[in-house]
Amino acid sequence: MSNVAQADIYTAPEDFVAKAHIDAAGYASMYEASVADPAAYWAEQAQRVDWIKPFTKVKDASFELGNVSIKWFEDGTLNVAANCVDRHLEIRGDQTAIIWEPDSPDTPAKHITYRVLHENVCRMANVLKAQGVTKGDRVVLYLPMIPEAAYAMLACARLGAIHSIVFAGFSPDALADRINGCGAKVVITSDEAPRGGRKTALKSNTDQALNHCDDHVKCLVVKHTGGQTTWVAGRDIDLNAEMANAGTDCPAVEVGAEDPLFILYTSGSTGKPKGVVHTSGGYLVYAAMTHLYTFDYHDGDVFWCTADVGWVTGHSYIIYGPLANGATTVMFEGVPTYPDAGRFWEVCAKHKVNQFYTAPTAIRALMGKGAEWVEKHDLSSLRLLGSVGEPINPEAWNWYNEHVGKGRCPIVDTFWQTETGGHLITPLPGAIPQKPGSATKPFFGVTPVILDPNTAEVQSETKAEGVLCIKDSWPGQMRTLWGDHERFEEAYFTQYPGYYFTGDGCRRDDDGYYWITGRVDDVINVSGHRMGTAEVESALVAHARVAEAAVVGYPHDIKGQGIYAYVTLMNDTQPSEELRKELVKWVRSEIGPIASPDLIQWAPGLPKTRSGKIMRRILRKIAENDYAALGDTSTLADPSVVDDLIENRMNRA
Ligand code: 6R9
Repeated sequence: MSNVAQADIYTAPEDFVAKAHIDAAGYASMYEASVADPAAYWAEQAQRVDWIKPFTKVKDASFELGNVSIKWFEDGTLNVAANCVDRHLEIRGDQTAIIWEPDSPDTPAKHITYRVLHENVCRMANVLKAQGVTKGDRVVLYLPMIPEAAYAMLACARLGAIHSIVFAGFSPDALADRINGCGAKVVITSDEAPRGGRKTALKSNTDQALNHCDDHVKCLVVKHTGGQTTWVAGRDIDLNAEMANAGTDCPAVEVGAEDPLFILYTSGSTGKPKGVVHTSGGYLVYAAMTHLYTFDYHDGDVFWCTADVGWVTGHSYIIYGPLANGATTVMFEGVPTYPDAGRFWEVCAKHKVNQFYTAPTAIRALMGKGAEWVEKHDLSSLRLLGSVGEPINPEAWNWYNEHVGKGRCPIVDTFWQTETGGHLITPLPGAIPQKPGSATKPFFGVTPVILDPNTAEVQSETKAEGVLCIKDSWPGQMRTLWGDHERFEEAYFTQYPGYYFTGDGCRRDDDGYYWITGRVDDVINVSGHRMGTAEVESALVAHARVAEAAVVGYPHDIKGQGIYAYVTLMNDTQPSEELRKELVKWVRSEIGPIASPDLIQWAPGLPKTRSGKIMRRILRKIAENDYAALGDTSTLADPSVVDDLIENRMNRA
């Protein structure tokens, strides 16, 4: 049976629908119930989690400016690690919890059962405990995609400690900012991180970062590649040796539903990255539930989310959601194109993956290498495909559907954010027919509204376009920004008072389907990674030769958006190719490789209003190579700078 296509509407094959958790009628009635009486609905859904002390209050949330407060299940207590590990031991102790697939296909994969997972989580928790880590303490993880990353997350959860993962592609400076930002007691890292056959020296990066941190911060080091590291006595601890000596039992600490589970830094439109805080009860309920329904996960399935645990997708859909559901989850250390462009499909075939979840940027990159890389592998185990991180263009959707899904796997295009904890808008595969490029309909309990960007008026017609906000809270929602509740209110609740503002533009079609059109703020999406243009700008101006910089996104075939930087040099500095390279290197070292500018244009002047505000609209247009329609430039202090920028534009595609 294959997906049934009708004027670009795809319905899941009959046999898929017959087996699915939710069908069309089920979605309609459950969605209605979830928004009609959220407290009753979520009280019932929360039973999928084991509580130590049951909650009596379900929901207490206000989006009112000056008074924003979000609480779910607040008087209940639980332990997240016990929910993800211990409670499965009795019936599925010998089932594989995690399949670890290493960077190199020549290194054997590991199958970690729930029993072994329990043992290792306890060992690591005992090591952390011996370092004085207790409930509420912060632990930073800066690790490759190795089982120890999962052990460390769950060990923190077991102790009620708060983890904050820093993606291994971030620089020492970025790492130091995050360690200091959350006041971490311990950093967990490894000697090196292999990816695509290359190695990143994580321990040496951590050494550099720790030079800028409190002397009391301890460093636990996983020996992974065996690469050479320097050792600071009294600060550095051999994690493998300590774990080998640690006990395999460690009591799970009872925490409140609203105690923080993790902090994850993400880019915003202004200033430094923001420490998004997720708490324990609501987040876990939401991650588990979305994993089950969006991916139509069934007992015994093998689920693979290709994200890194350094991003929210890895938190919710490699670790917490799948493990709460007793799933088998694949954790992949490598990249899609190593050793060749068939790696994803080879791994799908090798581990008989049933649900496969990746980003459009990866699909586009692999599409460019040709379908023959897919055809080589037996993909008959696949039942469902997923997409996340950015809008998926119909060409990529169609290629994914035809070559990977062979026309028989529903595709779930899941729209959500670091802030939302789990999917907000997504097809439920047995219930909601898909349209390529549309995230379709809201998940249970999610109330999207489209507002006019200028008047902030709610667009009540079905067909509408504007900015996407959410009217009411859902359990997976972030609760605050670490140490800065004011900034939390400012960033998400001020522009459109009374609503949670996603930062995304959106349109709704005649069928009530949602189409995300991309960020409307100064956040760009590079290969599915969020980057604040302000962050790249402040890195550039920190260079001694740079006087001023303005950064915008421009369309990029593979990455979705590329980073385009306009740089004004100091008076005494001559532009050169060498300096261009140096600036790229500089940004990489200030933030990390993911922030590397793709194009740098020397700008003798930037288009500014008379009050000195940079007119980004104009810079975006020039970067898009769409300079014919620049609109009104008469308000510029010096309109002539625009001609120079157009003449020397870098993107002539
Ligand atoms: C999960 C994640 C969030 C931003 C978000 C939006 C974009 C994510 C999308 C999508 C269109 C989708 N985004 N999923 N846009 N369709 N299915 O990616 O979190 O890193 O915080 O990024 O990504 O712009 O606002 P995060």
